Amino acid sequence: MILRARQFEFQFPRPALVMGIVNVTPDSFSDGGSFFNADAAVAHAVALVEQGADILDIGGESTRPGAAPVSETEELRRVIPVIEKLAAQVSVPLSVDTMKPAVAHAALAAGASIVNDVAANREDDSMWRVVAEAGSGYVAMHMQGSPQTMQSHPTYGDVVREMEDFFEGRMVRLKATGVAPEQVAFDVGIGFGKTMEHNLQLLAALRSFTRMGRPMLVGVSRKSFIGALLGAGVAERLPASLACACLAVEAGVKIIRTHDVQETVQAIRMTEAILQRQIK
Ligand code: 8Y4
Repeated sequence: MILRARQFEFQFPRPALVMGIVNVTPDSFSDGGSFFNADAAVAHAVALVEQGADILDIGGESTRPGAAPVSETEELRRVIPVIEKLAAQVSVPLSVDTMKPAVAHAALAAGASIVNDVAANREDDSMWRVVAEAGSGYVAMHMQGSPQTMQSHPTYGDVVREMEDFFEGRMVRLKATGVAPEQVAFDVGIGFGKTMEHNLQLLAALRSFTRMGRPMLVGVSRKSFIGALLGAGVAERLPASLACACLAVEAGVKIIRTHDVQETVQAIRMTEAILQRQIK
């Protein structure tokens, strides 16, 4: 299994990849806006690479439940300078976390290699045309509804079955738009239109999504379902985030998206060292 993202190629099996989160938003829940400044965001991103990040995910629009949308102009103003500066300073692939095709296009022109699309449940193919043209990587994340509406009343028949149908349907649409399967990773979208119970059921079923034959990405870092289970505030969610990351890797997940790169690298390296010694 291979994941292609422009000049980058990840051939699996290989150690799981750690994607470090770089928020360029003033209302970021965990960064308190301190990385809104482009130079500060770049410094934070460089530190994440030094901690062992394999990919950096740069986002200028908060996708927290209920967060206000950001204009295209504002999102471009936030992320493009950071991507330009990082492309000149680090050798890891840069991912742009955006729902807007124009932002994805500009980010790819500025040096990004992956489009992280939390709105892959879209009808229009314009985002996929951007991905096809650039030959970039593409993360197709599942979300029920939109960031504004997703947590109002998430409802599923069988959340695991719906996820499989979603991934299959996206791959059909992506191929029809000229995106090669090798460019695509799937993501169940923990917290995006899901109750705590849905999130736990999806994490329990991760192994089944490896049947799609594409790498899977999971993002659990500091998310509110952890707070809901444990009564832990955002600053107290690292141990549970690491537990989820390790179990995800054991289930075959290839990319872990996290705020806490050094800790996640240590936890999953240990997990993989043990898994390698299991008699298969
Ligand atoms: C507390 C902590 C409350 C975190 C909410 C949040 C994912 C993602 C995000 C993910 C992919 C977030 C951009 C949401 N999560 N992209 N992005 N997968 N591919 N919320 O799971 O961290 S941001």
